[in-house]
Amino acid sequence: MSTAHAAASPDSDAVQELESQFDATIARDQRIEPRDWMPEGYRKTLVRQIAQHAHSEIIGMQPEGEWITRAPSLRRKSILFAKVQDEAGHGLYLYSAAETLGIDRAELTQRLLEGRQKYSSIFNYPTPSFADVGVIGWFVDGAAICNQVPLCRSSYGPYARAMVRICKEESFHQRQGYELLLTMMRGTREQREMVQDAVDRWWWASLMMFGPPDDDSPNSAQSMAWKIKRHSNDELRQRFVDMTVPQAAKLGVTLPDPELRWNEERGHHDYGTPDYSELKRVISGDGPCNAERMERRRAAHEEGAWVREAASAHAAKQAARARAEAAA
Ligand code: BYC
Repeated sequence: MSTAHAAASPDSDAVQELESQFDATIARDQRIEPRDWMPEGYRKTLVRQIAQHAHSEIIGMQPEGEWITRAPSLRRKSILFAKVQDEAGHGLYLYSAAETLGIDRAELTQRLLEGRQKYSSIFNYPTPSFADVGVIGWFVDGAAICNQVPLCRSSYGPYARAMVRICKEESFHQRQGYELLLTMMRGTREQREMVQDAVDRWWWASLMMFGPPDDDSPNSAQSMAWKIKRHSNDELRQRFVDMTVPQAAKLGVTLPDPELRWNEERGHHDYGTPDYSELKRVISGDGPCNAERMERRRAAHEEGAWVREAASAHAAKQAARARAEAAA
């Protein structure tokens, strides 16, 4: 039954019955599928989160993509090329998941271009050195894994299934970043300094990928009740810190936080507070590269118009041919 149909008569017994079936499915930890009735708020929340995630994957191709032509060896170039191409694939899986909620990619892209939808704050920071490619793999893909592995158990089936494949690829991405940094750390003093400089610039921004702190996260409570999100922003941030500290020690870099230390009692690392006013500024469009990222995204969309037209014309021709063959 369609959402639109059910939402038309919210007080009816039928809708109450559908609502209790939905609640029971969530309570049993089973999946909601596109054919199932769902509350309008659940659908909207999913569209918001999945679209924001898809846009992030596509815009996330830019900071590292800038290094494809300047990678220091053929091996590094082909690894980076494959990685950036994977991000495009992730964007496509996610747009497809959003389409099962009755909204197509063209409309979502339009909303992004009009500033009505967001993408992750992290992609508004510059990549001035090749060490940034490694640190993005290590921190940004590492944070993505912490955030996204639990989304494989998200209550909405198509989103959860898309995340399974994405997470497998993210873990390759994280390893390639860490391996690049290990190589640089075995290099010259200048290379080691480049790595430390990139770590200093990306650490706090990576912590902010997880969103605002729990007491300032308006969507978390409802998203967790619906089991779209499985853990709070702060829980996942803590998981990322605990995972990354030993990796930093092995690499031989210092994480730029004087408050970072193991807390025996909590069984976790204590860490300093990110500057959440910076997160707010970056989300609202005032980060170091927001204008540049959106300008590039807009230009790519316009430059790709002929491809979309050609693909539609080809599909229409094939459909007409199939109809003619069926009628013959
Ligand atoms: N950046 O109530 P909250 C990748 C917004 S791609 C921008 O906590 P929620 C990769 C939030 O949308 C990584 N906006 O929200 C790609 C909300 O605004 P609205 C992308 C942010 O949804 C290429 C408001 O702040 N990952 O890994 O419960 C290369 C209040 O927040 C941010 C995903 O998208 C932010 N950092 O939780 C390499 C993962 N944080 O919409 C790697 C899926 C918060 O109400 N998404 N906002 O106006 C999620 O898990 C959740 O949406 C979030 C936020 C944890 C991000």
